[in-house]
Amino acid sequence: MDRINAQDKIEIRNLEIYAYHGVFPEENERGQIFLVNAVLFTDLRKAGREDRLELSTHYGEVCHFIDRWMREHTYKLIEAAAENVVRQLLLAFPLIWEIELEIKKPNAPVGLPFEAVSVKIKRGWHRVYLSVGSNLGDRRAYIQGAIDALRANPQVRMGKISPLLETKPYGGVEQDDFLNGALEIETLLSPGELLEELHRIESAAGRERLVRWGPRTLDLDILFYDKLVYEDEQLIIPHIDLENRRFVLEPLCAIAPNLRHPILQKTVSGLLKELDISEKNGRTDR
Ligand code: PH2
Ligand code: MG
Ligand code: MG
Repeated sequence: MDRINAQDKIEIRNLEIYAYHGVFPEENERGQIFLVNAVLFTDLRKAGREDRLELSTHYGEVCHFIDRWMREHTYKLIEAAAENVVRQLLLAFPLIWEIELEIKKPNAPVGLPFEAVSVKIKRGWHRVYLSVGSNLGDRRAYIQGAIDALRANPQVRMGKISPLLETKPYGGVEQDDFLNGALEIETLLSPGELLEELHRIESAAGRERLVRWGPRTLDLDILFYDKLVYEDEQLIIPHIDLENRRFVLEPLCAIAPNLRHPILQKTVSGLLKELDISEKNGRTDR
């Protein structure tokens, strides 16, 4: 999904801060000047139309927030300073959906003449759809536990939650019926970090990986991550084969019928209709 007024931004240029970040002890002791550039991506339309500060983000507050965080923490790397400042800003100012942040060190101890060294990063909130399933023990409680665990993570904002559906096991392993659902979240976590977090939540629910596709107390899978198309050894996004899985499409259709699959270029409700048709034509394995 594209954002409206996606290019709107508030810019802060060369905010000057005296702080103590650095690899060398004398940098941590004596301190030096840092210059911060911040680009805050946020829809300015409503604030502009109504001329009301509450509808926007107060750049003065953002400047003081950056200044305080930079002075009250000490990192070896400006990479770490940037990563932490951006995360804290995104958590503290909810109207901002993406930030580009540059931290410059004009007096870094290099021993050669230069204007400044700097790092620049862009971070933001990502919209993600998850599928959740259980077919062992108190299935509803395990799924509720997963929702609570995600809610407890500050780097996750819970969105829509589908009704839970009773589903037959898919994939040929003889086992009990599943309870399945779909969740919408916004997160600051990267795909790999989110996968780790999901594995932690599964383990806390007593998940054991015994049989591939076998019975489980809790299964949490990433279905979509923005419009990202990605694969590595651990992770394939969008989730592989979701177009053939009623237990994924049906709950997902309840919360995001118009969401478009970035490779197949079809909506979730369209994929579900196609699955209905192929099942009517006798493909009972699905
Ligand atoms: N998960 C699987 C394999 N088969 N079948 C149903 N009905 N629900 C599931 O969540 C499920 C499955 C592998 O993750
Ligand atoms: Mg799964
Ligand atoms: Mg899984």
